[in-house]
Amino acid sequence: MSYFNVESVKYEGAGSNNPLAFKYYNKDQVVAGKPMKEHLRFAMSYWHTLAAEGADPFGVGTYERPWNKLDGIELAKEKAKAGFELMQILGIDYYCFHDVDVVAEGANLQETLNNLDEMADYLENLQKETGIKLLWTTSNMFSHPRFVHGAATSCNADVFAFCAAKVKKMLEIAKRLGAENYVFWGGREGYETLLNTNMELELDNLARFLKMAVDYAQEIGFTGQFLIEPKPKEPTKHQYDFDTATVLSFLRKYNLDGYFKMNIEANHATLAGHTFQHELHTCRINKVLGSIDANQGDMMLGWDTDQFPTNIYDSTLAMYEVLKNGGIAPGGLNFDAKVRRGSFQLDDLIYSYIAGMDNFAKGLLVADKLLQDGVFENFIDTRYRSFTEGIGKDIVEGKVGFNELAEYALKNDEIINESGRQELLETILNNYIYNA
Ligand code: XUL
Ligand code: CO
Repeated sequence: MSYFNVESVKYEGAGSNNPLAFKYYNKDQVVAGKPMKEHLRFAMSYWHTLAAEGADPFGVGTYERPWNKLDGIELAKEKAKAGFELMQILGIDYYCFHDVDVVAEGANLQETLNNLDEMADYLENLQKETGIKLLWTTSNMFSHPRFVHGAATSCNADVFAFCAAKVKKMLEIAKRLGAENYVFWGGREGYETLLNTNMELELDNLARFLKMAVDYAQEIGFTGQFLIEPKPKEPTKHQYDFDTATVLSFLRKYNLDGYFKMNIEANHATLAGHTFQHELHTCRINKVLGSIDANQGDMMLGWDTDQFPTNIYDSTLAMYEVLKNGGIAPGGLNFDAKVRRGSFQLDDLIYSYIAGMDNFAKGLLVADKLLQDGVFENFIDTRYRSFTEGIGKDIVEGKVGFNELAEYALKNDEIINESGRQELLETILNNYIYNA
């Protein structure tokens, strides 16, 4: 059965008015030495696209999803079929899922694991038939009430063990389905109040859990990249994986750096009070940029709205960081984004993916042009030139200490600064966006 009455979405160019066509995403067009699709590595998120119903704290779901009238394994299989059909229509090569997105939990842990195995067979076949690949998979350790106090950071050791069983199974499935990455988003890994929390033990346990995952991956020969997805709050008030800097210091403390990179989500960056680019840039200069959850928040709202990304500034500066990083592979751009509750029709899924894909394709084109012309590079090089000669060079090369610097400063206390030219740079960026 076909769910979407659309054959395929094709590239028609910027002049097209066809809402079911790409205006910028031309997957085989070569940009900076490789086809757009290899730069962008778009992925569909299973949870928002196939499993979500559009409920909010004030009302039930609104999404029209014909497969939802089914149940159990039948529902699981129809959902998968609908997802693969949508990816084929859009020309999306990758997908991502949590264990519970593909099939609901069974009556007990054993039944849950068996259901997952059955669905892994099914997904394996769909992957073979379509050539679509698994960008990453993960385990949901936040929705069920058993995770009320956390997963690997729960006060209850039985919960820790339960989580180990789930991640063990999902690593086996990751290996089997050729997942290129495995993500840990610390859903309820955080706390509400220190009045009842042993933060030190919780963090030690989180590190123990991650080390066990690394060990088990090695044991079974899963070679995908491990990713941690920072988020500052929601669901808990204090999430342990607040932002990239926090995660890096955690990994370094427990000697886990070297095993994990970051999966940066735009809306998580802004919740942490950072820009999306700040988080990507922090990853890049620390060599831990692993993958991207492409979405955007609403600056009027203080929560994770997971909207489809349509902001051209964000996508341009994100792709600028990706290009400077030498690419995002084996990561990709996963649309961790959901349609608004009012956009409940099935075809809204197609329009929203087109919006996100075109926005990032245009961002890639602008970023490539900016880099070719060295717009910011040249400005920044000039701005910091005092560190390439004289006393600045001596500082960088470690040739001077406070004695030498004080001596220098005493002879040179007429300091001349230059403008940072922020507004000029912003208007240059605008012009590249208008014209690229
Ligand atoms: C939650 C979130 C998750 C992770 C995977 O905010 O982003 O969907 O991407 O667990
Ligand atoms: Co995410």
